Amino acid sequence: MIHIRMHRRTMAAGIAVLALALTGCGGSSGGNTKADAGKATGSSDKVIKVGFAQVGAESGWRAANTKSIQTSITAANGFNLKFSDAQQKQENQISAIRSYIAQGVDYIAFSPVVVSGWDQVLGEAKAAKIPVILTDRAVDVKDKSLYVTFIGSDFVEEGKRVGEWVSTNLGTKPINVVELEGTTGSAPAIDRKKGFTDAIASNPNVKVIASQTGNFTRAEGKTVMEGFLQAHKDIDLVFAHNDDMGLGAIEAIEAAGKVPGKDIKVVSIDGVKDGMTALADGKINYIVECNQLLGPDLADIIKTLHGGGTVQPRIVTKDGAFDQAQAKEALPSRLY
Ligand code: GYE
Repeated sequence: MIHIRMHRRTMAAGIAVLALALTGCGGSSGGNTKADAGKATGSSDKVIKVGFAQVGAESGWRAANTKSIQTSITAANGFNLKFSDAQQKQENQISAIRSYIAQGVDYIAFSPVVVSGWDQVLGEAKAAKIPVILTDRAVDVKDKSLYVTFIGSDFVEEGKRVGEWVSTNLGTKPINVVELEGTTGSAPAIDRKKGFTDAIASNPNVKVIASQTGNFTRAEGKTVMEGFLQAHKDIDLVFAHNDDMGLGAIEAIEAAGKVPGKDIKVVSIDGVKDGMTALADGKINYIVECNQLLGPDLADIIKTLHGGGTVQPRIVTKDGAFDQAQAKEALPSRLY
């Protein structure tokens, strides 16, 4: 939490400087007081209409993220939030974005289900002069001016930190790893796999023997793990791209009569309540956190843009990491 708040303040301070610099530039062209500059941008004191197209409700991470957005982009803070849940389907997100354009919102924010296929609809938002803010997940578009900024974690780094921990702490002898991947084509699945793969590359003891998507859900994590357990008798470790799939894998491991965290070790990414509890209970061995509380930063970004300021094109949020002892210590004071 301290990390997040500190980061928020640092970022807000940077934005304020930029906003002031912009206000200063306007001085020679007439609107030369701060109040005038505010008026010149149009609607800094009106309700700001925001359309948010969420991925879905696939995980504990997503639930905490949704809550953070909905408690930050509020009427009390000067916003009118339109929120939609795409049930992990890109076509639903595209429809939601088109409906926000049709409704004439001031800003569109969204967490893209997958990285590709956004050029067209984001081009439509640009033509309608509606700024787009990416939260949490990245897109792969040729024209980077299709969005103003992308705020979220560095997923390659998260995967790398897990891989380094595994290599150092468990890779002193040969181990067989199975990997539960996130949603195919999504930024966190692509990047976490890359980071992990790169980190273990130099250690020949760590071998990934099977890898399959569990779509970031607990149910699919369990089903895929059941298949892995049937096909491979020699699994030492599960690397789950998120806590929920790791928790599903734990159910499958227990159902197969083995002890998670001991017979088969489990490492994952997110740091949601259930994941941290399983870590403190010894069923998970290591978790790299992924910051879920993006709502306050999103509110700051929109307010800054609305006041005529600018923001950095990429804002990286800070993530912690926990072993079992650290999880026990951190759990009582965690908010999510
Ligand atoms: O790790 C997972 C969720 O995009 C970072 O999406 C997010 C991921 C998160 O479903 O639990």
